[in-house]
Amino acid sequence: MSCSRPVCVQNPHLDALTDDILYHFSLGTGTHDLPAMFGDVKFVFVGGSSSRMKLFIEYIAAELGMEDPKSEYPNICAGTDRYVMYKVGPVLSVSHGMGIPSLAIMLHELIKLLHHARCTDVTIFRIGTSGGIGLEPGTVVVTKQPLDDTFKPKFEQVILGKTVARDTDLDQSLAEELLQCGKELNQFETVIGNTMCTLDFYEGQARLDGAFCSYTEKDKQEYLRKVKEAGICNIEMESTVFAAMCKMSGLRAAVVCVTLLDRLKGDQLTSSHEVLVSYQQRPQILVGYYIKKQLKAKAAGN
Ligand code: R2B
Ligand code: URA
Repeated sequence: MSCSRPVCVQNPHLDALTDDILYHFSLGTGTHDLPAMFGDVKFVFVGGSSSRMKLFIEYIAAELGMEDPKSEYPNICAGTDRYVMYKVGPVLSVSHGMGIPSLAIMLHELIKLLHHARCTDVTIFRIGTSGGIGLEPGTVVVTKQPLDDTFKPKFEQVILGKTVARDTDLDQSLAEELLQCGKELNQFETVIGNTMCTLDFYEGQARLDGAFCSYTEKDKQEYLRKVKEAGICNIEMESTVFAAMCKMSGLRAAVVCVTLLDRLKGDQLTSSHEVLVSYQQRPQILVGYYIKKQLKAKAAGN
């Protein structure tokens, strides 16, 4: 039998705290029984939008046959409007807002929450949206390696005025399993490739339609050509810090993002609202299929 994997924090100062207040969740060790509330969590899903993460828990509850007959899924973080959190059985769904800082704050508190709750063998997924590079819009990209905007497989954090570089490796076997799920589902194109993570949606992603732009169309196309040559399939804004922090805490992690447009063809999101909503459901459908497969295999004793 394999031994169980804990969720690790690496901070000796935490031992000195009598209560740990998870401020942006409006939860804490002194006020909440975290092992009772979260001890059975095995799958965590994080995504930018609060409404999408609510829809996700409703979707997953229906898929797993765990629906609340009254369709009531209370927001566990109702005491704050920073993030939302929903739970159904072993599945937790949490929003993280846009960009690295917002996701990093949420993940510090989420990792501590899972640690305090004594969770083991947790797998975590970021499900989100992105801009594709030479892919048909609506393609789902499972990330092989998150890269920063200079194509390095690193997340750089300034700590006490010094830049510290952290690895951005994700679990390769999980990525392959998700790709296989995409093939089995056969509902939409699913590919595996590198993902570039930027600090901005406009100038940071070589768009020509921000409030400011100091480069030409030619400069943009040259940069995007290099992006493609680096094996980058899509661009988003959280994958490097997500991978780095999950790796440090021993969480098995994957990033699954749908492409909303092909950045080699344009910058603006011109598809209809309905089309964009249907694209955003695709990562949910893929990970939903994955969980069902996992739980079935577990029930069969595999
Ligand atoms: C994808 O979409 C958001 C920007 O529109 C950002 O959070 C991301 O990574
Ligand atoms: N999210 C991004 O970060 N970039 C895009 O182009 C689309 C969604």
